[in-house]
Amino acid sequence: MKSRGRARAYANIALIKYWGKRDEKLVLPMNSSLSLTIDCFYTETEVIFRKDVDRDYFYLNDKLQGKDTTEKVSKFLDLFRKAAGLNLSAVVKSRNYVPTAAGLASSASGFAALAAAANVASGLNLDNRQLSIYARQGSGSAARSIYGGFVEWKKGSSHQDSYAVPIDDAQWDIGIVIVMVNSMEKLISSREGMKRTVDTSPFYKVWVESAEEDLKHIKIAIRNRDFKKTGLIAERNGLKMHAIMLGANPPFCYWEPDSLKVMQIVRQLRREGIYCYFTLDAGPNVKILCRLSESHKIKDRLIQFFDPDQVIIAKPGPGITIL
Ligand code: 2P0
Repeated sequence: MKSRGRARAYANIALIKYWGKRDEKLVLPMNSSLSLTIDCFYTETEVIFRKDVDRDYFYLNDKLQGKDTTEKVSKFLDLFRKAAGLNLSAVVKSRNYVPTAAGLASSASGFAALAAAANVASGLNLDNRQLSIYARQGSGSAARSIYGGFVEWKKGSSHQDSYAVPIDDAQWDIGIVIVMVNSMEKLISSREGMKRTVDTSPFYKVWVESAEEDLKHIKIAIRNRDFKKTGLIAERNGLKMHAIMLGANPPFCYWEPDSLKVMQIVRQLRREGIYCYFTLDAGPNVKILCRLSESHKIKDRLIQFFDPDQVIIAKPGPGITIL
C-alpha cells in the first residue's frame, strides 16, 4: 500500500443538467446529464492514511475544517477504506484554485480530486469508470469531472452502471465565458433544491423525459461538431431546469437581476452574429458557451456592464491528473 496519494480534478459545467435523485444515498440521478470540463477552476487534494492519527483531519485551503465538513470527507473515505480493508485514519489537504473574485467552490472538482487521491493512497487502483462511480457518491456532478472535454453521466439502472463516459475532447474552438454575478453561498443547496423539485414540482415528470430527449440530440450535435445546435439545446435545457424549480412548492429561483442582464446581452450578441448561449446552475452566475476564438469579443461586451474581475474565460479542461 502506498498510503499517500495526490491528485487534481477540474470543475465541469452541465449542458444537459442533472437535477434530481432517484436514490439519495447512492446518488443515482433521475436523468442522464452531459457537461464540459473546464480548465479554470480546479481542486488539488492529498490523502495520507496514517497510523499516528486517531481520526480524520481535513484541511481546505490550509484551514482545518470543522465536524460537519470533515464528516462528509470521512464518510467518503470510508468507501475506500471498506473496499481496501483499511483501518487507518487520514489527513486530507485540499486546495481550490479559483480565479480572483470568483469565490466559487465546486463539489464536482472537490470529490473527483478526493476520489482520485484516495484511490492512490488506499492502493485500490480503480480504473476511471469505477472512480466515476465512487466520485458520484460524494457529489453527483463529480462523476463527470473524472474526464476532460464533453462528458456524459449515464444514469444507469443500478449503482454499478451509473457512471460518466467521455464523449468528445472539445478541441474544436469551444470556450465558456463565466460571469460571476454573485459569489455568495447559495441559500438553497443543490441537494435540498433537487429534493424539493422532485417531491413537489408538477413539471418534474416532463423534465425527465425532455432531458433524455435533449441529451440524445446534443450528442448528435457534438458528434457533428455543430456548435449552434449544441448551444441552442444547452440553453433550452438549462431554462427548463429553472422552470421546474419555479413550479416547486414552495417555489424558488436562483436568478438575480444581473443574471437576466447577462441573458439579454447574450441574445443581443446573437442578433449581431456572435453565436453564444447561456446556462445557469444552482446559483445566479451565468456560463456562456461560445467559440473560444470569440470569447475575448464577448468578454469585451460584458465588461461594459460588469467589473473585468467578474468575467472569466475558460477553455475545455482535462480529466483527473495524478500528481
Ligand atoms: C449539474 N448541478 O448537472 C447540476 C445542474 C447544479 C445544476 O450537479 O447533491 O453538487 O452533491 O449530487 O452535483 C450540482 O449539484 O449535487 C449540480 P449532489 P451536486 O451540474
